[in-house]
This record gives sequence, structure tokens and C-alpha cells, in this order.
Amino acid sequence: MAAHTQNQRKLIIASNRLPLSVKPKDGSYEATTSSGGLVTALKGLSYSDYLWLGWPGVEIDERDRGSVDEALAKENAAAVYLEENLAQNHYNRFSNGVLWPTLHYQSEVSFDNETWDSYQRVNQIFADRISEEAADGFSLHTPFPADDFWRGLPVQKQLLDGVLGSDIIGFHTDEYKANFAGACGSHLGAEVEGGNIHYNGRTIHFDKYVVGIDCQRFADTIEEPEVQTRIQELEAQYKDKTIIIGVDRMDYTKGLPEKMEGFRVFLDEHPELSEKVVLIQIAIPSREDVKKYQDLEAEVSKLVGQITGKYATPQSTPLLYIHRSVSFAELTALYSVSDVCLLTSRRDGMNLVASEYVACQEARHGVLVLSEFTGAAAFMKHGSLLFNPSNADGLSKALYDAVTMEKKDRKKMYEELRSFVTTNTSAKWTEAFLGDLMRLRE
Ligand code: ADQ
Repeated sequence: MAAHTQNQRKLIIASNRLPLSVKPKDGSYEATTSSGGLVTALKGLSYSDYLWLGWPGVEIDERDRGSVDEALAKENAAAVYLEENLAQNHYNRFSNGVLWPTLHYQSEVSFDNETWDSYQRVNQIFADRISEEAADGFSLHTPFPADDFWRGLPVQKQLLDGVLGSDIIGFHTDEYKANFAGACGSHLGAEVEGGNIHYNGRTIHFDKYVVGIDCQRFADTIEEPEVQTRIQELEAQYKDKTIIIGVDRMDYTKGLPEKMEGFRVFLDEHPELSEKVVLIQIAIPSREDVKKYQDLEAEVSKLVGQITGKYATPQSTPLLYIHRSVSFAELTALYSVSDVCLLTSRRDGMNLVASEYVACQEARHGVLVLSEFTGAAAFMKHGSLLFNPSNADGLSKALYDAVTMEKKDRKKMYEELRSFVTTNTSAKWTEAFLGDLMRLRE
């Protein structure tokens, strides 16, 4: 969500979690940057006069709030304080348990009135906090699903009605945009006309805003001496191997079990490659207190064990699994030395890892093997090998084609990807979205 204050040109950004974590330090508090797609997408923000509002991620005792406010103010941020139980019901149970799966085309959700009530209360607390705003915009970072998935949600009309309280609504792709417009028409009787939705006597602008990354940040990081040293170390260590990289939050939407199944089929079909390739899979811990995510972690660990158990030798393993966060320098070095990037999302609003990989491949022209169910596939289809992640044979084939692709074909496909990623940056996205927001206000 983004808004401009009525009297000033200050930009207000509101998201459930702040892009910062607060921790006690030396009797006071300190704020450090946290990770995720939204944080990355807004890294290129060219506005310096902004305030980011959100929940700090933990319950903060009333008497400590002054020092937390102080730590956050230094980072252009302010906390929306929530009691632990309310925050858990709102975030883990309704947002992660009902909304997130529905938006990612999953029909199995467990709805109950208590969590819905908490969700509404938290939204009211946020709304009160930014109530002086005149114009505001809503940007959806997930897919918006086809109606068969959306209409199953008992409170779908209330949610649509709430989102239509914005003046401008942004989506990643034409598909999500069309699904949303269709839902507003069918369920609320709203009238859709070009890029506008007419509802309750108001006109709401909605559009596709292509989200991107700050390519220069990656180019600059690659040039840093310690990253160059790390790149050389990795190249020496894996000089006889084709490196396949995967970077995903540990989330069922990212299709990690599907990736492991497909990789297993790939190795079963091409056992001669088991000592010639290595899949380095970084799975960033996410939503670890939600049971579904704990089960997922156990499932992925089991599959990793089965694959390495079958194919690792005392000298080499075709699979390296890293279930923790890695530094930005290390991430950049790994992207740079990899010949292939494998992304297997079952559904993904966009997927910025695809763009980050491309930004680090100026020299190597690596191949992007990309699930057709990512938003990114809508834009990067000509430069990547697309596949359906539920089809392990198809995944294996796409991976084999990537690993064995000729240099000249790699270069040709890379040029396509590069042109998309360098044109559609995060700066361009914020300018387009905020530019429209400002035009509407005026
Ligand atoms: P995410 O689901 O979080 O984002 P994604 O777009 O892949 O997914 O972005 C993940 C981000 O986390 C990347 O920028 C990546 O570099 C970063 N990251 C990876 N490893 C990290 C680490 N160790 N430490 C810190 N950061 C790390 C949601 C939607 C996506 C949509 C984005 C943006 O689910 O579909 O593309 O928002 O709109």
C-alpha cells in the first residue's frame, strides 16, 4: 500500500511487516534490514522523503516503545504495534492460512470467524494509523487467482470491497489484472471500463506495473574485491562441474518438493551427469511457526536425503542444500558462477530471483529454467526454458536442455532476458506506480 499525505509530498508505505527487524541492544533497540520480495522490489525507491509503516514482527512492551520508535525513525520507519495473539491470528492464521493459499490457486483453506475478525481489527488499526491520507494505492505482490479459487473464500466480497477503497490498484501481470476485474464484476456488480473500475460512485484505476530489481546494485557488488575473490574460489572448486542454482523462500508456492522430484528424475535418466553437475539449493527459512511450513521443511529434507543418499560419493555430491539465509555478497557470487538457474514455483506473483540471476550473468550467459506458473514467465518466456513443475519428466528434460545448451544459443536467450531485466527495474516500477498515484491526486 502506498499513499501521499494530504499536505506534504511525503510518501507513506504500509505493509504488514516492516522491512526491518528490531532487537534489543545495549539497553535500547536496534533496527536491521530483513529480506523478501517486497523489500527487494522497493530497494530502488528514488524517493527519500518516505515513511514505512508496519508491524515490527514481535510484541513490544509499552515502556520500550519509545526506544523502538527512535531506532525505527532513523530508518524512515514507524511501528504499528499489535498484541502477540492478534498479530498471530491476523498474520499466521488468516493471511498465511487463508489468503496466501487462495491467492496462489489453492482451494484447501481453513476459514474461521475468529481469525477473520482479527484480520479486520488489524486492518482497522493500520487504517487508523494512516487515516490522514487522501489518496492511496494498493499493490498486490501475489497472483490474483482465477474465479474458481477466489469465489470459494467466504469473505471474498468484503475483501474485494476493501481493496476497492484504494484509488489505484497494481498487479504483476495481465492475467491477475483480468482475474481481479472479473471478480469485481461478477461478485460486486462493479463496472469495468478499460483501466478503470466504477464502484459505489467512485472510479478506481487498476493496471499492470512490472516489478523489477536494482540491476546496478548487483553489478557493483560483483566488482567488489571480496566478491571477486569468492567468485574465483567457487570457480576453482567447481571447475569441472556445471552449477545449477536455486534460491527460494521455504514456501510451498515455490515448488521445492517438485524441484527435488524433477532433479531426481534428471539424475535417474542421466546418471553419467551425477558427478558433472551440482544443484546448489538455498532455501531461506520462512514462516517457521506455521505447521504447513514445518511439514514442508521435513518433506524437502527427506527428498534431499534420498537424492544425496543415492548419488553422493566420497568425492562429490550432485546436490547441496543450504537451509539458512546467506549474505548478499555470497548470493551474488553464487548467482555469478552458476550456469543454470532452476525455479520451480507452483505459483508465484512474479519471482525476482529470476531477474537477480540474469543481472549477475553478463559474463557467463547462464540459462534460466523457469516454471510457467511464475509471473516472470509472462515476460521472460522467450529467453528461458519454461516447464510445468508438476511434470517431473518435463522438468528433467528442460534441465537437460539447459545443461547441454550450446554457447551461441545461451547468448541469444540471455540477450532477451537482459533486455527485459535492465529495462524493467525497481526504479521504473516505483516511478510508474507512484507517478500514476500522483496524477490521480492532481
Ligand atoms: P517472495 O515470495 O519473497 O516475494 P521473490 O520475488 O522470489 O519472492 O523474492 C525473494 C527475494 O528475497 C529476492 O530478492 C532474493 O534475493 C531475496 N533473498 C534471497 N535470499 C536472501 C537472503 N539470504 N537474505 C536476504 N534476502 C534474500 C513476493 C512474491 C513474489 C514477487 C515479490 C515482489 O511472492 O512473487 O515477485 O513479492 O513483488
